[in-house]
Amino acid sequence: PAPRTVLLTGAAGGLGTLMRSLLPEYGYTLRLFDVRPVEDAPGAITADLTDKEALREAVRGVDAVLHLAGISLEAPFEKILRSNIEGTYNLYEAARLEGVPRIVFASSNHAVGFTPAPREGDPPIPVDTPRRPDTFYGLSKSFGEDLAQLYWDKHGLETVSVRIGSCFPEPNSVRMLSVWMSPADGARLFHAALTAEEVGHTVVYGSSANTRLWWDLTSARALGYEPQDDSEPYAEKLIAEQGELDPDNPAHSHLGGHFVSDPPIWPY
Ligand code: NAI
Ligand code: 15L
Repeated sequence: PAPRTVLLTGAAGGLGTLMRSLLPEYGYTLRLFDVRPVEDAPGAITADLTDKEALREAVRGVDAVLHLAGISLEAPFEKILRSNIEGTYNLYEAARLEGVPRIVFASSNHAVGFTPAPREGDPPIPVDTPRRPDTFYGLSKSFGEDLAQLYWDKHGLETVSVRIGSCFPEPNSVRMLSVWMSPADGARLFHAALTAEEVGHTVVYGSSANTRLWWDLTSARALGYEPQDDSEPYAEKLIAEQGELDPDNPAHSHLGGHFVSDPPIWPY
């Protein structure tokens, strides 16, 4: 049966806020979880991913988890270890103990960020390209994907790992023209990942059907995802403002963009 009640971790964040408004249209009842209070949501659970008891309670009775919580930029290893590595492990353990059948995991393009961006005429990057994290942050997403594989192989807990590109209302850089996922396509993809049958552990890239797309959406489409958006209408303005990507600049020439050379740092 299709999942109805979904635990949304990271509900106070940027993507969590977008999904709180978009996913109910697909018929979900969302239970919200974040270490920060969630605005206008009195029933939200305010707890840290390090709190195993809170996680056990939070996942009890849900049909699936959409796991967005975590540090979403680069940070000292110890912080990444706590929130993203141990935190994701704690969530998987809680889900296993409570019999939750599926997790949709917000992985990131930064798990493969050091992969050279394809040049014109090159094939798109496949999902089975070797992982090449560009930061400790990307390394934690690589860990999450392996954790998901382990929990599928050993415990039959299913995951779709979504290597999200950039999910914001509009693309704001030339690189984003290649990796942008519109919020509406994000909701379509998460819905497909929550409802597709027999996913085992499936890895997909998360983006719209961009004209300048860098990677292969075949595994995402196989879930039933049909992207409707394309960043191309933003191209002319962004290129006029910022110039074309320079293939000799390392911050332009890898999937992870400036994360390879000058990553944005998590502020707290
Ligand atoms: P965000 O930083 O706006 O939201 C993350 C949320 O997780 C925050 O509300 C924060 O309070 C919460 N959080 C952090 N550590 C926590 C902990 N220890 N316990 C409980 N909650 C904790 O990030 P955003 O953009 O909403 O991203 C959501 C997820 O998607 C993240 O896992 C991020 O790595 C991933 N992602 C997002 C992309 C995007 O374009 N927005 C691209 C690739 C991946
Ligand atoms: C990510 O993984 C970050 O969480 C998000 O804030 C963006 O920076 C995105 O990648 C990106 O690559 O643009």
